[in-house]
Amino acid sequence: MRTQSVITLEQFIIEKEKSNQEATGGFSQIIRDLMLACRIINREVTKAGLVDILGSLNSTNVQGEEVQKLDIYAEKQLIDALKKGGETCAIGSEEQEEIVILNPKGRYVVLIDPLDGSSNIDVNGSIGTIFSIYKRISESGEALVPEDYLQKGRNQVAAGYILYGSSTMLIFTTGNGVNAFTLDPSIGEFLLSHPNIRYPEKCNIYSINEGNYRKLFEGVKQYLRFIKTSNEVKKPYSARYVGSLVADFHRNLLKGGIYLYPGTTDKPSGKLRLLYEGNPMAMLAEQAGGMATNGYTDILDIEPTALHQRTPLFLGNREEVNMIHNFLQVYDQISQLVTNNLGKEKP
Ligand code: AHM
Ligand code: MG
Repeated sequence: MRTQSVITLEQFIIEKEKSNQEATGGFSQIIRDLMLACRIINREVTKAGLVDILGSLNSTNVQGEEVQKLDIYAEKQLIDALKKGGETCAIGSEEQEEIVILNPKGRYVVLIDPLDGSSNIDVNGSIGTIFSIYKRISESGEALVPEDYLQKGRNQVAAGYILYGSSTMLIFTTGNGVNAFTLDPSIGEFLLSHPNIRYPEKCNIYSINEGNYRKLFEGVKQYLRFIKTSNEVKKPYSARYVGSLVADFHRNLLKGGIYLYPGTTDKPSGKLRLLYEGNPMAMLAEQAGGMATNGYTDILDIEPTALHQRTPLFLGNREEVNMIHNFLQVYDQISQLVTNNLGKEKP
């Protein structure tokens, strides 16, 4: 029998609180609230095939996408738990058009994607809950202002996700490295399983919906051509994409890889949302030694203008993200030169 000591999430939170003299316990309460909700969501996700909770509600969310029952169930659990916890003044969710006020005295704003990758629900694929936490800018008790939830990603005090996969895992950062906890269902506790995660040095995987190829901008096309055909790439990359950001990001974080959801000619801002998909994943990536950009600007430095704003997203190993960055710049310059020269052509 192994006697190796284990660290539970609760012990980890208490230790962190002790080492932070300014900690009031408010932030820890939010993590506890999220975990309570996610345990309940996890229970429903794992038994989803057994009861009539699968399938779409035949309604659409504010982005015009089909909403599945489990998304709504997950959001309700998160809102209820954060409201009871009392530390969250407002929550922004993928499923709600407007920010929802929970407790005017709360000091934090939480932004969530309650169930990301929801097209995987019906096929028993991995899905996840993504969260991003900010301190509000306005004073506790005052009316919430847009600046409270439209803060740039750099201001996040914590970010993370819960992955409902073959095991259930919580991965989060408070700006001091990335730690992962795995739920031990026999005792109902999250146990520290991956302390201080760092991206492997080499990028081995690329994850993109390549079916969009003809709609991609030239820089991204050239990057893809390069990694697949250039002799400079000694070991071929593996293509891995399940269409669930949490699952694709998680694999790339542990194995070394890059996730791409670029803008396309018909949707230049891409598909993913800055505040509850791009920012939290960007903070995790940076804390694990990687990075995230929209192709031009670091995701964490983008000033948000709307709750459901979309962004192109390139996310993963730092060197690889920089390489894409360079491809985009070079091909932008080339197309600019071509346009300028065409204008100067003699009739
Ligand atoms: P969702 O939040 O509605 O589930 O959409 C986000 C998901 C990501 O998890 C995933 O990476 C992407 O959308 C997949 O999109 P596509 O099917 O266009 O490849
Ligand atoms: Mg979603």
